[in-house]
Amino acid sequence: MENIKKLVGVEAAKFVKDGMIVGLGTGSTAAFFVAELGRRVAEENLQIVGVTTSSVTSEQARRLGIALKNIDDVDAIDLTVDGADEIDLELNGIKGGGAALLMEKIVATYSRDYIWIVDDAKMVTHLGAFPLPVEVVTFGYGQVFRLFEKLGFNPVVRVDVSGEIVVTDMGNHIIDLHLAEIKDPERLANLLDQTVGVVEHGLFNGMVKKVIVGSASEGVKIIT
Ligand code: ABF
Repeated sequence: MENIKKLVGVEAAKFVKDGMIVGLGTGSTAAFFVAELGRRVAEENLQIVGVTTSSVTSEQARRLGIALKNIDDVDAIDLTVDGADEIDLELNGIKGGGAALLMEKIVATYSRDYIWIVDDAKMVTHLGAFPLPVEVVTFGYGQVFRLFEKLGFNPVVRVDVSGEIVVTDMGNHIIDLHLAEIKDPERLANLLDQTVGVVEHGLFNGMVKKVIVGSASEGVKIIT
């Protein structure tokens, strides 16, 4: 599996040219993309500026000597490459398994080009088997949780390995919705967007431009 993640990470790095402002994604697959950029910076003197989507990625990029800038200090981001948790046939996706969905969606929104890198297990017919992360402000998150219960969304407040409620880089909580199957991602996204207390959710509908899919049997496929 790691070699498939590396395969798609290296493939995505081929789209990065000198002088680019590059959005650096979060997760184990995106980490291979960032590592390949680090190799090119060190070995080929690649000249890029990175904008990161989480503190974890910032640490990795700094360790690799990749120059970083705050998102508000660049005009626009030329290309963002990130992982995903599920992608359907229309290339809508669920992200946020890594609790970084808010920064990831902001960076993706202000990017000219946007690529996901995944192994083929992430490609599904319908979204929903992966619990949908919803980022909520800490004030009143219990009320939002109870609303989700009433709506039949089977909510679970995300906790870390020690059982503590997760606090994201942006200081919010995550409620994961166990929906099994999401028949209408657009409709659900609209409902969540209008729910007071919800900061952002992990439905990335109609955002990605290309998906680089790796598999042991077929190598690398690019879907647009
Ligand atoms: C991040 O990468 C998250 O949005 C997504 O949940 C995760 C996927 O991680 P991995 O590549 O390790 O499966 O972008």
